[in-house]
Amino acid sequence: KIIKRNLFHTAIIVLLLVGCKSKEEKVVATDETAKKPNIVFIYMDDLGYGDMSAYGATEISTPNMDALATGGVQFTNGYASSATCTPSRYAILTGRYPWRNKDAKILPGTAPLIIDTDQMTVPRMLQGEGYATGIVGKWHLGLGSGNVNWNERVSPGPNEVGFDYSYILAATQDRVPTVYIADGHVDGLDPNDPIEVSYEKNFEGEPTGLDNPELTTMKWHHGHNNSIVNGVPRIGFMKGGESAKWSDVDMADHFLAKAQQYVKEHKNKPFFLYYALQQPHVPRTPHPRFAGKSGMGPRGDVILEADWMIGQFMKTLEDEGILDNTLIVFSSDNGPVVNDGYYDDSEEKLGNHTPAGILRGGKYSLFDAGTRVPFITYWKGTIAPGKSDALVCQLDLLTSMAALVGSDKTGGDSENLLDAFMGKSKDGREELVLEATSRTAFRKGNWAMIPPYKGPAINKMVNIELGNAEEYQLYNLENDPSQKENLAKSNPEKLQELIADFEKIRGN
Ligand code: NG6
Ligand code: CA
Repeated sequence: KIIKRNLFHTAIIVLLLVGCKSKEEKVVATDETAKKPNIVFIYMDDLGYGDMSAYGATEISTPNMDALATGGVQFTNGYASSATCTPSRYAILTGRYPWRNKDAKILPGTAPLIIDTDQMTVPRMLQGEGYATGIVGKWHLGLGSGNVNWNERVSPGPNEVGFDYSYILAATQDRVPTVYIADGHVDGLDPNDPIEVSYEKNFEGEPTGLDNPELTTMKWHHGHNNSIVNGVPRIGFMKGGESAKWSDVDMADHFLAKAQQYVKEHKNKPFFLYYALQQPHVPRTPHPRFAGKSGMGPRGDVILEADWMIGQFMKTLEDEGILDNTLIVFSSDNGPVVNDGYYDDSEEKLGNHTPAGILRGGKYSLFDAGTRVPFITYWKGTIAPGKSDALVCQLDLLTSMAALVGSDKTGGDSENLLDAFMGKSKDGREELVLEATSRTAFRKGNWAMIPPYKGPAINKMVNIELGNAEEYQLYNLENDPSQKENLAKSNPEKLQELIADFEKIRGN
């Protein structure tokens, strides 16, 4: 960090000193300034703490993700802000706790944008420092301001919150509209076949998973019985837009190509790329060259697929000669789920694989597996490889990246943990509020506290313990990472301390 920052400062000073003296000197100064590092966030969808070999998986091999882990800082206490997608994605971009925004919950494909267009975001901060900023992949933060007309430019969206390039899927792979959106325009749309989308009711005469199971190639288990696209029944109803519909099995290759193209086009100036892969979220639709390869069903296959994509992406950075000037942050938006609504053999073929590793719970859960995820920072030649148990959260990236590039911008809840991210310090944050479907829990040091919540202990559909209980729960993660022994009764002082700190932040 020091070296890089000194470089920028030197560059700035050189620039100031030479002023407008001579053209030649100015060019030199600009070259130095251009050495600001590229920043890439590689963000997985529902990848669990135990889903990578580097994090202990023995039944699946993820060599390309592992290369990041073993060549960078591998965090063992790295957290998403939430156990579901939209809130985590809100936090990673804004540096704000998602529970501060009542709209930051799993959104339908028609939801309006939940980030204010004047809100500070990672891409906006970097734009201010002269970066080109792009997003390729899953968005899921809402689009438009209500009643989106998909046949016109869809706005506001990523381009209005700091990205100058966007190529996205609106919500999730299992939600309509099942089309790509490029800088606000549905890609490949035929104006004579306009798109209509509704989350309320079906369009007359359109088949659904509920009424036309004979038209589906993937069966729904719960939810997911509305419009059928490519044989997969989805959430929500859609009509028209035939030529614009994506091909599920080609999605990973498609996003990879866009990400690679972005790198090639922007390699000569500093850029930020948010590469948000769709795997291993449902529906799991591996390309035929990965289908059956994991022996673990489609969930394992799409993890292998994503791993391969990441390998190809890294190769592009290397081939373009910018790998050693690019900081990569790798993580996942929430913990793992096996059956998330389709009969896709993921449960049947899981074998001995444990997507959450030794952690308790999973996606949707206040237990640790909901939010503790693979988290890696990698910068060839600059970050020394190593493991870190520092408590870090995706929330902290805004302020930390600002510190890296010399910006004074901060996100409200985002801490400057640049030294931890650069592997220079093992100090992370002291405390962290975690969220899962509108409930919150607290981590402080090695302690985790879950307040009492009504509601089922287990979501039987997905077979995940949610963390709901009538009494307070307190766990010491140092000795008990699997959260087996509730110490709330035996250590009331610790419990009170955590409750007090938690309520101070929550404003209760
Ligand atoms: C749930 C969906 C689930 C998944 C999730 C969002 C049902 C029954 N379940 O509502 O399949 O789409 O939303 O996942 O519809 S997330 O990773 O984007 O948060
Ligand atoms: Ca997710």
